Amino acid sequence: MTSGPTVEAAQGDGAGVARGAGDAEIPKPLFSRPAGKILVIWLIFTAIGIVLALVVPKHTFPPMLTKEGDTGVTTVIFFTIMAAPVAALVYGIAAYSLLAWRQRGQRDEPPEDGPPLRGNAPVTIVWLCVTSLLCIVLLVWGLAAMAADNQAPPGALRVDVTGQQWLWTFSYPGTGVSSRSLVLPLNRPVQFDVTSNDVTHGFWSMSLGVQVDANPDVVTTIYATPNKLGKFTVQCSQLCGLYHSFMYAPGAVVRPGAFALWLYANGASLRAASLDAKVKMTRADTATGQVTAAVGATPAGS
Ligand SMILES: [Cu+2]
Repeated sequence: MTSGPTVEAAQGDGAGVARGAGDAEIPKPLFSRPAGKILVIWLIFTAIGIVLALVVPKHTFPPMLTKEGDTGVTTVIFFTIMAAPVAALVYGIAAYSLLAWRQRGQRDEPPEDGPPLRGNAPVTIVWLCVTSLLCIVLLVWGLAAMAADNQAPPGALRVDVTGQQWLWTFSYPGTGVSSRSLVLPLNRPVQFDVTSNDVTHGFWSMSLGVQVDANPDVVTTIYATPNKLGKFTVQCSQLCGLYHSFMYAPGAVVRPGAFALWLYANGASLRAASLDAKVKMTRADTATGQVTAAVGATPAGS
């Protein structure tokens, strides 16, 4: 019973404002039909977002050395492109509102508000459908990429990764090699078995496209397949104590022959080094020592 008069009173006030809009005291909206201008701003902002999505990752990310790293960059670019029109609409309306509907000049009274929005079914339906579709596409993309990255590849090289305050140790089972550097052969899948000796660390290499927690008493497995030669860095991604920021290790993707030489130079037998690198290496091949020098790798404890 009480709501009827209140609504009428509110509508009466609204009508009063509308009639008063022609009065000299109340400013008219600068643009009576802003949709076209917002559309133009939206298109420009969308184009800027897409250009940024295509340019920024290439100039800010380190070179990706694995299939998984490539997938990560593609995912960032794709997600940003999909998000660009939505962000552009929000920022476009905000920018237009700030410029077109700002208060001009000195005034004692604040300007009257525009007529209230009571709902717009077509806009609501389009907004819900478009955003739902975008979310579904991104979800499917993300799940597919994650599933592909988490599949155990056949013939993977196993590397045991151990974090501790505040360094990394990389062991190559079956070879007796344990190193402070992570050296990987080109074009061979790698299975990282990651754990920690003390607190929670994070095994993270952006160039390898891997990041997983290193938890004490738990072995977490992650895979990567190096597909380019190059150097990279392994860092700790969990704030793990006083010298967390110094907890990084050098790494390199090298040719299989160079990998075999590196294993041998770091203590593996000729047979184990050849087997693990899947190459045929003779004792004469081991005389060069060039791999250790090129990588700058040192065995653990040296
Ligand atoms: Cu750490």
